[in-house]
Amino acid sequence: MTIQELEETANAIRQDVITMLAEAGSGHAAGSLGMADVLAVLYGAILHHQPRRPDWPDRDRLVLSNGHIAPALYATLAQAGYFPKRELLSLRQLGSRLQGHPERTRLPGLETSSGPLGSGLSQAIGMALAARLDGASWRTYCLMSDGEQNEGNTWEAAMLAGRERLDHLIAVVDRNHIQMDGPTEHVMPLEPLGDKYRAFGWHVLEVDGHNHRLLLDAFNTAKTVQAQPALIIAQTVPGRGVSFMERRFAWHGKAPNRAEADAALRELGAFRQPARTSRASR
Ligand SMILES: Cc1ncc(C[n+]2csc(CCOP(=O)(O)OP(=O)(O)O)c2C)c(N)n1
Ligand SMILES: [Mg+2]
Repeated sequence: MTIQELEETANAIRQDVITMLAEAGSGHAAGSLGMADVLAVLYGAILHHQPRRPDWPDRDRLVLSNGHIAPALYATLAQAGYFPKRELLSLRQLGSRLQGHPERTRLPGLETSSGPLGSGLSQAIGMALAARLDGASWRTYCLMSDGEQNEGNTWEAAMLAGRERLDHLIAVVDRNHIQMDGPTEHVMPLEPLGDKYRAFGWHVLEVDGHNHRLLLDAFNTAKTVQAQPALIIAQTVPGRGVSFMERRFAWHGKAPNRAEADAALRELGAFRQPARTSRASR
């Protein structure tokens, strides 16, 4: 995919997220919108995967540790062709394959069930170790939120990945600076986050989580890291693309009502990445 196609996909993911949440009447808006670019880049240009063959043994695995942003993952999987887009409207319905948090056995394309925060990195390490034992070349990607960095289990896992020198493990932190009850630095200061992972043996990269070119570069660099797990700290804006949601922790776990959804979709219809000034600048 070209950068323009990736940006268009990310914007379509955002529009789908708004429509899904409004239809369900519940869900997590801020993190879902904030991670649309990372997900678009991963599924559009980085992961080795076959949407028509979700159980392909050599596929890269993606663990969504911050399971509450499931709407963004579902929209991404639908955009990639894992299942029909119309199914997105079944989010959070009784019996739906699209539960409020991902349920692995229901939906092709999901590698883990998630929702309880702080467990995904351990699961991803298990997968990366299994790949190593099998002599396989696929990679494991693990998306985490910054709120999850408050969980002790995350750091046990970080320590193990460093010791095991898991260079086929690439983790991403959605560094959006909010969690449920407020700014991360008020609830539990995380900085210097990158240095903490470095001290645990990780190769750490930091990137603007909305700049597709820089995200591509960061993932491609992470793939070249030898004998260390890689962490990409993606600086993102929660609620990205919807002015009245951006940077407001109140939108962490809230869905737009119909009027708010209409306003959000109008904004997203006109939304353009600031980095994209002209075609020639690409
Ligand atoms: C173990 C656990 N404790 C609490 C929760 C409830 N919870 C869900 S999301 C969330 C906020 C975490 O912050 P973050 O993931 O950074 O939120 P975001 O930036 O995505 O809005 C909390 C406390 C949970 N899902 N799992
Ligand atoms: Mg957060």
